Amino acid sequence: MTAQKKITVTDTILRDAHQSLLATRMRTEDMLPICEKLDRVGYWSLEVWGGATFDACVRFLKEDPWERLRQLKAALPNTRLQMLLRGQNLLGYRHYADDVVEAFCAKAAENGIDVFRIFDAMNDVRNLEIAIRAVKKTGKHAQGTIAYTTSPVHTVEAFVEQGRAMRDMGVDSIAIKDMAGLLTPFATGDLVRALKAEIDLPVFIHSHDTAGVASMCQLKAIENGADHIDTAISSMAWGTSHPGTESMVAALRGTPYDTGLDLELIQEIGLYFYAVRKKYHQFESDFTGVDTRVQVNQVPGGMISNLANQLKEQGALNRMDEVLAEIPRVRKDLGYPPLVTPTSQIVGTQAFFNVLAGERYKTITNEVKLYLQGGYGKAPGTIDAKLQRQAIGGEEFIEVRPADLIKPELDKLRREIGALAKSEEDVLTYAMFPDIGRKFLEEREAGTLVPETLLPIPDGSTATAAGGQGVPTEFVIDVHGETYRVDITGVGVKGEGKRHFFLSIDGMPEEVVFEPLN
Ligand code: 3PY
Ligand code: ZN
Repeated sequence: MTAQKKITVTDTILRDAHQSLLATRMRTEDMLPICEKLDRVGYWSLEVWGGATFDACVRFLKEDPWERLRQLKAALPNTRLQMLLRGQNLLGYRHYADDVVEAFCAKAAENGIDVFRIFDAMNDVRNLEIAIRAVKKTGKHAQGTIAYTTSPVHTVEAFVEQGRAMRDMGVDSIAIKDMAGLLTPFATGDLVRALKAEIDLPVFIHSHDTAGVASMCQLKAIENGADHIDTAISSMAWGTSHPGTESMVAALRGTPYDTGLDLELIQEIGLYFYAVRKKYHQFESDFTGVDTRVQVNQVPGGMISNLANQLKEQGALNRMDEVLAEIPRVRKDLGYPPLVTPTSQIVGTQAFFNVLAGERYKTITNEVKLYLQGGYGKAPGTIDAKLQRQAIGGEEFIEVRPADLIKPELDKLRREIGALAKSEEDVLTYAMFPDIGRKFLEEREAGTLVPETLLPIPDGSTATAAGGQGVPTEFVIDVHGETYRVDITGVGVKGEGKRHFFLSIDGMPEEVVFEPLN
C-alpha cells in the first residue's frame, strides 16, 4: 500500500488558461466576482499574473496590471498568488539591467505575489540568478523552472544538471514547464524520477495539453514522485491550455494522491467561466484545440496562431506547411533553443522570412543576429558556424551573461518618464514596455484610457446579430485568386452617420467602418 501523499494543485484559470485560449484578454472585472469561491477551494496557489498578462493589460485592456494584482490579493486572502517571470526578461522580450530585475521582483512581492515561477527561454541558469536572488530576498517562494523541449541535446541528465544548478541557487521548488505539450507520459515518468532521485525539492508539472496527453503525463509524474500539478478549470481547459481541474481532482479522488479539493465548488466555478468565455468569443481561434502535430514539428499552439496572422497579412496563408517544416530546421541551426517567449517568436519569424524570401537566411532578423552573438545567453546545442559568421561577421561574441553588459538603468528610466509616473510601479511599467507603457501612462493622465472593443455575443442566430432576420451573414468571397470566408458577426452605430460592421474573415475578427461620402 502506497503511503498517503496529497497532490497539491495550482489553477491557471486567471493567467495561463486565458493566455492560451483567449489571447490573454480576460479582464479583471471578470475575475473579481468569482474570487470568493476560488479562495475557498483549497488550491496550493492560483496563477494570476505574469507571462503575457502584463503586456495585454497595458496594450489592449488599458488596465493597470499592478492594480489588478492588488485587487486580486485583496479578493484572495487565503490563497497563494503565483506569477510567471521570464528570468532576466521579466515580463518583456529583452534582457533588463539587474537593478530593474531586483526592483521588479521586490514590487511584485510587495503588491501580492507569493510564488515566482522563474524561467529562461534558453535554460541558461545565469539568466535566472538575479531574479532568484531578488525573490529570495523578499522571503517569497522562488521556483526554478526547466523549460522542457526535445532535441538531441535535451537529455534527462542535462535537465537534472539544470535542476542541480537551480537548487544550488537556493530555489524552493522545481517546475517542469512543458509549454508546447511535448512531454509524453513515459518520458515524464523518467524525468521526474531522475529529478526526485537527485534533488530534494518539490517537483511541479506544468504541461499544456496540445497533444492531448498532458493528463497522462501528470499521472505518470505523480506515480514517479511529483508533488504538484497545474490545471485549468474545465471551461478553459485542454487543447493548448491545461488538463481540467475537475478531471484531475476526480481522477485522484479516493487514492493515496487525493488533492482534497472540493469538486462541487470547482464545478460551480466552472459554470461561471463557461459564461465568461463567451464574452471573449472574438479571440477564439482554430489553433487552440488538440493537435498532435506538435509532437512532430515542436511548434506550440500560440506560435502557430502568431504565424497564421503573419502569413495572412502577407496573403500567404497557403505557405503555412512550409513554415511549419522550416521551424525545426531553424531551431537546429540555432542550437535547439526551447520554443518559448521570446525564442518562439525569434525562430518563428526567421522561418517565416526563410520561406517567403524563397532563400534561407537571405534576410536575417536583428533578433536572430543577437541570438547568434550570444545576446540571449548560451544556446543548448551547437550553433551552425557558417550561419553565425554570416550574421555577425567580425563582431565580438558575447561569452558573459548578457545582462553583465547592461548598465544600471532604473535612474535613467525614472528621469525619462518623469511626472507621468505616480509610483515606482509606474516606472516599472514604463521600464517593461517603453512605448506602450508611456502611452498607457499618458492616456491615464489625460483620462482617455479606453479598452479595445468586445464584439457582441452572438445569440445563436447570426442573422439577428447582424441586424436583420433572414439576411445572409455568411459569404465566401474571391479577391485576386484568394478565397476568404466572411461572417458578419455584428453591427453597431457609432458617431454621426458612421456604421460599424464586425466581421470575421477566415476566423480573424475585423471591424469595418462605413462612412457616407458627403
Ligand atoms: C510566457 O512567457 O508568457 C509563457 O506563458 C511561456 O510559456
Ligand atoms: Zn504555460
